Amino acid sequence: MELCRYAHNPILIKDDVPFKVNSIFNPGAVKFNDKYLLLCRVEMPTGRSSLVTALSDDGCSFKVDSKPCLTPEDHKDHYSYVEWGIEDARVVQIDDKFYLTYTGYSRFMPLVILAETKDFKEFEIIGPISEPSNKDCSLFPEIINGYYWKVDRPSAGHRKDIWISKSPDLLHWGGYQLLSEPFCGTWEDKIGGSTPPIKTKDGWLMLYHGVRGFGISSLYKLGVMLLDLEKPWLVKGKSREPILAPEKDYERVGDVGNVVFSNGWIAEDNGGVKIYYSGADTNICIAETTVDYLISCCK
Ligand code: BMA
Repeated sequence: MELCRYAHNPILIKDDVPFKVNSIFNPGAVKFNDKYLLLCRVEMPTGRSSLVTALSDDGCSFKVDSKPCLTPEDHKDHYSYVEWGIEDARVVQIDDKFYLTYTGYSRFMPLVILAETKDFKEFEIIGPISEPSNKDCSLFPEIINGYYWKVDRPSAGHRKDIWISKSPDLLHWGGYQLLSEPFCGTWEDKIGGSTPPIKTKDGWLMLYHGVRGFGISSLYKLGVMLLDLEKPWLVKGKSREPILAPEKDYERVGDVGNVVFSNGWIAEDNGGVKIYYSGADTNICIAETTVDYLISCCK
């Protein structure tokens, strides 16, 4: 199976949200109590974003909760780093806890915030795990060689590369290494990590986004890369061409046109993968594929 857009895209739009929002998009995704859980970004009428859960039994038909589960105002000790919103959560499960890495946005520009939860109702906000400017952070879903690992995207000057680092306790990070830089002059003049890595027999599989700027507009597409299982700083393969690019009206037209962006996916036991992505920063969609197909794109 190649990659197929779900026939009923988009699966969530602002009218599906039981409170007033400008848009719902960029969800993290995880299995929770045998259900599919999306941790969606909702841009509130103020223009600042919060996070809300949506649950589903089949992975396609979701019900959005009646109120946000995590807001900037919940960040009492770190409010100045999130006062312009919290965005684009990546979620992984390690043992019995779910870890969220998301963008805190403020006058200091984006940085990465870590929080943990067991039930998506009560959250322990651990706080920033990067300096600004940094975003697109995902944790690996297991400890490798005694360390937690993360990828993120620091922005230094004009450079936009994906870096990897490790930590003994999720708080103290080091061992920074460049993971991947853009193939400039192609569809990816800048790149950032998209979905948290999933473990396959061939390596850690991860979606990333490539961005090409045209004047004042940018074109966001999705690619995939495969990392070594034991040495996750080694890239074993990377797609030369995007696996998903804006084509449909719901990807071309919206608050930010010509964008497909993903920060959540769910791998099924049968090798199938549901990629949750957003079109034009305005909705939530699904693309279905398989682990085998994604690995073949990295060769
Ligand atoms: C990125 C992030 C995403 C957004 C994308 C396209 O920089 O801010 O939240 O979906 O741009 O606008």
